Amino acid sequence: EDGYDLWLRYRPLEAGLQARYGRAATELVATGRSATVEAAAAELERGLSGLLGRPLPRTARIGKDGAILLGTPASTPAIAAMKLPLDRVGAEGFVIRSTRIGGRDVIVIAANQDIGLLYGAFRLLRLVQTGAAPEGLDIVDAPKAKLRLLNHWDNLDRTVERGYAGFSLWDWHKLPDYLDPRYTDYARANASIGINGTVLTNVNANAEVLTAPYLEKVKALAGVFRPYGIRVYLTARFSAPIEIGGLKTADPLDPAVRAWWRAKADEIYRTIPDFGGFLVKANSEGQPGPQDYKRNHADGANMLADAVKPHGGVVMWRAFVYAADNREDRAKQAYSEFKPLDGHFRDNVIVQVKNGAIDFQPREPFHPLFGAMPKTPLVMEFQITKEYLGFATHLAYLGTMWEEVLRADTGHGGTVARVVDGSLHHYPVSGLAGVANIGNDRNWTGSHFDQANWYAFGRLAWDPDASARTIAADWARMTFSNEDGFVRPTVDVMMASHQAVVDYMTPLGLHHLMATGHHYGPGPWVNDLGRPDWNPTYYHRADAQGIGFDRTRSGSDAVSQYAPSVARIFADPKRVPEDLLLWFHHLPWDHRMASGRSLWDELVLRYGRGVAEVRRMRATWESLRPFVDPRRHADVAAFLRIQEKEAIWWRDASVAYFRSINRLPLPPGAPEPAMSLDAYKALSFPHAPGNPS
Ligand code: BDP
Repeated sequence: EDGYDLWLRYRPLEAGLQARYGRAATELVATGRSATVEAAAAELERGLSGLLGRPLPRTARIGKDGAILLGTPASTPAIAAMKLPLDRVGAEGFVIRSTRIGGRDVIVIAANQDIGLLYGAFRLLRLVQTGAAPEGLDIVDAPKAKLRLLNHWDNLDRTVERGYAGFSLWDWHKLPDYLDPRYTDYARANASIGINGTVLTNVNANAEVLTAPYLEKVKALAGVFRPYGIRVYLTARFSAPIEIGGLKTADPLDPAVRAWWRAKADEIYRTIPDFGGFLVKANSEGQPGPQDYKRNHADGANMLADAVKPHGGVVMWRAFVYAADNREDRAKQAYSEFKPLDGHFRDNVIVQVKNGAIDFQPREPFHPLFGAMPKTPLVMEFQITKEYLGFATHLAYLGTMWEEVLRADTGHGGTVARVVDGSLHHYPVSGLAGVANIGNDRNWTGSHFDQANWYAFGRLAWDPDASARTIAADWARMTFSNEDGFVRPTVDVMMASHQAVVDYMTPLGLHHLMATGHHYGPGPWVNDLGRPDWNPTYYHRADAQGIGFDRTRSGSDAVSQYAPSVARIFADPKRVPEDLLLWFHHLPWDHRMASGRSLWDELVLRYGRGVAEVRRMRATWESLRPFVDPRRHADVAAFLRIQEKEAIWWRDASVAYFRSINRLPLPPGAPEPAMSLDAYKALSFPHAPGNPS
């Protein structure tokens, strides 16, 4: 096994379960005719025949006990006749129920629309794969968020920005004539976790994808994804009217520019009638935008929104901005720019906000915009690809990190989850986007355990209240083994893994300490980059007396961007969660921690704790060898060895650097760094992956 099958492996169940499910799943009755119903039926045939070790015949009507009946009230009179709670599940939800029809035991999968049947089929398969009881099924489920999107940072030359899993899946050169079968497997995997849209191109956009030949290629992909309920979206380069339209300006208030985008949108929708819309990075990190013409973000977003509006499209406008000439704490800038624009956006504009205010750091407090924009739908942007969490080789399950963010109380009347599922402010649209970690590596994500992050993102987008632990357990069962002796320790490893990375890279609220450009490895000493807020020293502010970024009123006052109840906690060094301490506070090295230790001793200890956890992870994985096929076991083991080596590197380089600043002794028992600080500084990795631009 090489990991290609993801969590859709469908290997035979153990004999006991096989017998039980064998009685519950004897034949398949699917009366609908659409490509989506076909996809659902095909998946049930493929999945159940694999799991049960015998074919699942398709029949025209229920002929025996154990039939699976798949249908909508419109396609299937027997389903119309049952009093199912379909009014509760909307267009995408489903009902699964064990019942009797015509004297036969039947499992019904019912939905209002065909896509609900596909989601229901995948849910039934999950139940079987994870060994749930096949009797007495009664499930009513629907997604809480409307848009559940992957964002690919894929370039047209197939390089992937911050990609650690090979090249882009999209083989633009061979499209539209050659459709790699992998596109279908990509769609199956996404549909299995409820993802319903994909942005195909990098936010650092290339206008060429909006030209007619590329739109034909996009159309071909859209055709593959459509039966799986997945719409395509593209990134719109703001200067496209100049670059591919021959105009002199891209000013969003210029009538010719507005007409150009309207015509472009019309062309796109003629080619792809269910095109989702645009994702835009503007006036951020060198990307063009409305501010180039002294207009604001709302002017830019509204112009594009007007162009796609007649076709039902949306514009996702990113809030990831930090102005070139702005001296304000970088953590404050998105809020400063966007909060005043609340209420100024068209109703088909969605502002897409990263989970934290800096940039996908191993741990950030939730972004202060969540809860602060009641009149503007906000979409969550998580980074599935692990740019700042050890790339593909470090095992870091991100379900716990995302759960922590989603469950955070905004202080505005609800959690972040309630903001992004739209319920807190009654947004007309809602959603979550994940920056994909997918490439053309055989195992899709560059490592077996990174598949879990793709999986967890989909599950949390469907239900932002889902539990990271449950998701990890489901994934481990489906991906590796259903045996408790495997699942329990594996889930424990996953649940501890994110904190381990935080500890050995950026403990106690430190952030942005990675090496320049590629972000591979530690660079806390870097202080010579073009602008202050690109330098790690800007973020940790360590000197002989202390360390940390004062974001209270005596410092940048970023805390005041949070609701008062939250700001009070963050502003108080005694109440702020210890894991965010140095995010909000600059403290003396001898500051007393809850443990009674000094801040310096605690910091060193955390670095060591991270390394120790990785060692434990390695030992646990070693003990699980009997449960895992040899190749995947060896792959994971090798990566854990890399992770241990790099965790030690992070610890030693960081401790060596901070010690050179404060000149304090290491706490008793802490190991001496393996190399000198200068030796760490001299390391160079010009070809580290993920940074093609
Ligand atoms: C940063 C990445 C950069 C992205 C940027 C973004 O380093 O490659 O372009 O985020 O989100 O974290 O636009």
